[in-house]
Amino acid sequence: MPKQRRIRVKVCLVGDCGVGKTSLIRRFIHSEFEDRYIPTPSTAVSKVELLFPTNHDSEIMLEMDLWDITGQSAFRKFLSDAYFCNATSIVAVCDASRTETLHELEDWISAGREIAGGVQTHTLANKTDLERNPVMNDPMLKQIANKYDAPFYFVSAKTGLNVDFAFQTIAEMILKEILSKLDEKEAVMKKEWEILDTIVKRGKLGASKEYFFTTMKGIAFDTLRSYIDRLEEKGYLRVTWNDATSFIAFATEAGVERAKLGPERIEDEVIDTVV
Ligand SMILES: Nc1nc2c(ncn2[C@@H]2O[C@H](COP(=O)(O)OP(=O)(O)OP(=O)(O)O)[C@@H](O)[C@H]2O)c(=O)[nH]1
Ligand SMILES: [Mg+2]
Repeated sequence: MPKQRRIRVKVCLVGDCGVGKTSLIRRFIHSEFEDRYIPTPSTAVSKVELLFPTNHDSEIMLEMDLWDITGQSAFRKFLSDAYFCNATSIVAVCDASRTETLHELEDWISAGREIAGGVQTHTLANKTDLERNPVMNDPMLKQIANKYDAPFYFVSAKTGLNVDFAFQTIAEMILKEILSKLDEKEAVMKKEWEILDTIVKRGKLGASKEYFFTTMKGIAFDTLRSYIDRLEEKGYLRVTWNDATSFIAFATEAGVERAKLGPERIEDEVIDTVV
């Protein structure tokens, strides 16, 4: 059985009233479409789980919380803090048959980014099943795509055209970003463990700067110092400084216990710190 990690992400849909946010979520999760228009009163959350195999002997279950908000812009002010807080991604939806809904997207996106930061952004032009789709030729589409580095997709919640593709691609892009952050973090945590383990193995003798320079070829003093400082802050080391550049580090009891966990436990810790 491959090892499974669960990663939970929050995806916020935005866009004017009636563009089809709720319909797109319904189509993606339940493969259904409803002709009747029932405006979303405030916000609603739907969950979907997507399984991704990874290169290693493991798979990732991406738990996507799809947040849906009313398109009434008057509510934006009141709801936006809670709605966008900790969002992983913003999905901006317009109605391909109404250009004014495209022109409103900038406001929606910037309101979201104000709270969520520079998170991944995607644009969906919905209702492409309708006869006229003026949004397709509107220069604003490219403008938004360039400004926010936001891929755009032409979809229809009614026929299902491109809906699975768009959400799958969004999920893949989110996961790609998380995995690259994980790789960076994992490398740092593995190095941290290696340094701690080196100090633990020295026992009462402790490990000096010179000792690291001989055992870890090429490590820069500033890099070494930042690791030593971090390990000391966490209570794993006791460090004696002879002068500004010369130290001896000893492992504390907590440090000895931490080193015993080994680098293979790091992966689980990294997930907790990144997501
Ligand atoms: N023709 C067509 N109609 C659609 C499509 N998607 C949604 N609709 C219709 O558009 C209307 C509004 O859809 P909703 O999904 O409720 O729109 P919304 O963006 O969630 O609206 P608010 O909750 O008010 O912000 C409904 O009558 C839907 O049936 C589509 O792809 N094609
Ligand atoms: Mg809705």
